[in-house]
Amino acid sequence: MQTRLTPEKQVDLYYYMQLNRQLEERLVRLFRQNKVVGGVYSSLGQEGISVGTSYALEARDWLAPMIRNIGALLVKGFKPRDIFTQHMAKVTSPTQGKDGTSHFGDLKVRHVVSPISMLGDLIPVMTGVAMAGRYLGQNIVAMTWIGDGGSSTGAFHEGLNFAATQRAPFVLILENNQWAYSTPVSKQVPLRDLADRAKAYGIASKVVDGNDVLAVYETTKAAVDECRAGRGPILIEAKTMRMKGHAQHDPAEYVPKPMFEFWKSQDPIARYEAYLAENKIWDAKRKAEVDARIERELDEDQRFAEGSPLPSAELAKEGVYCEGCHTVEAQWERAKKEVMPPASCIDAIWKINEFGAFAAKQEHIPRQASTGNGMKPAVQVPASGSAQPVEVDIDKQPALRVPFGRGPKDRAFERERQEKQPPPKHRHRHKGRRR
Ligand SMILES: Cc1ncc(C[n+]2csc(CCOP(=O)(O)OP(=O)(O)O)c2C)c(N)n1
Ligand SMILES: [Mg+2]
Repeated sequence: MQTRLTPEKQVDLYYYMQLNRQLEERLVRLFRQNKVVGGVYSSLGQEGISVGTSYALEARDWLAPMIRNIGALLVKGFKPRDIFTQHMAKVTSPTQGKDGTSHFGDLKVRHVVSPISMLGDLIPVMTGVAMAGRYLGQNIVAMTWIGDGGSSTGAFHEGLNFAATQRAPFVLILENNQWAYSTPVSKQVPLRDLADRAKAYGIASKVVDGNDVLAVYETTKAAVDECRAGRGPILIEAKTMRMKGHAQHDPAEYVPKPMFEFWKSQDPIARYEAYLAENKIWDAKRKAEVDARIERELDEDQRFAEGSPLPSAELAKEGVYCEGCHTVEAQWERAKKEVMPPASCIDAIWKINEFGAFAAKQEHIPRQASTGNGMKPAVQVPASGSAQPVEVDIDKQPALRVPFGRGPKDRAFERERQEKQPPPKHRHRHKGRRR
């Protein structure tokens, strides 16, 4: 993979991925010691996505992380102690122990919006941030992440359509880790590439190997540059695998073992270590230095977090309602009168090509001829893509029936399946002999 990153920055990517992984391993141990308040949502195997995507942003840009994006928080400048104290609900945490996991942000310095939901609602919020930046005359890009499951929610579709119609400088990273809790992607959406969801909104999309941190970085950097030039939004699907259960309470017994084995061989950190060695970006001495730095920083911050007190009872009533503590002042880069009516609608600082010319744009979007996974779409499109779509009578299509679990409903499923099977061959042979 060709990269524009200096060798130093390439080592930086390793530092953040490994810091992310080691920090989470420590969180798991703290969870087992009952020192974590709430859950631990592992991003094992997905570190390359959090780190590679956020590394493509500049300090002025904005992001909103999800549960599996601790790596992005670290790249944006939060320290391991923030993550430790937050998970342990300590008074020294960014929310003073009032909230958990990655539910915290920093609007003033790091430009991080605290997550409000894991299932799509951050998309319209970050579209709004991107639009606000444009109104204020800032040349910023906004970013958030969504899971494969989250991409099937109404909020995802409403949000992405809104971003598309507004041509918002917004990059959406779809982390396809194959599972939404216990539901595999194949049982929730008849698409091979979830990036194809972008076609419905007339925006560009890319698919990237989420376990190749350099590919993730380069793809995201190109998307960020496009958005900054006024050609957003862009959807990037990063293909990866959730290597643990949904959270610590979930042993993920529903995941086939060979699937874990395959993806283990694709581990993003092991692959990147090999790349750095093969390309002589580092040697054993440099790696040992970086690993030692990570351990030192984590030791110090874990000690700090474990030694911090829980919040006092009195604190519960403070900071619940804003009493001037959250004043967010707009950073006007233009004279106010330019951007307020009546002048605001006359001279926009950003000219966006084809804004509002949606009809012309749609003609260039190729139709999807097949869903790729053997399931028929409700509307079949001829392979040439030129003729009119052929309507299919949905009522005549066999209903998709999936087993529920180990209970009585599942036994009914097995019975139905056996009833539907053609009679076994030996019966025909028997019939023949009788004749
Ligand atoms: C309305 C609602 N239902 C359920 C949940 C619990 N929940 C949070 S994330 C999640 C699964 C999301 O799967 P996916 O989008 O694929 O993300 P992943 O966990 O794989 O990163 C569920 C069920 C929730 N937070 N809100
Ligand atoms: Mg998922």
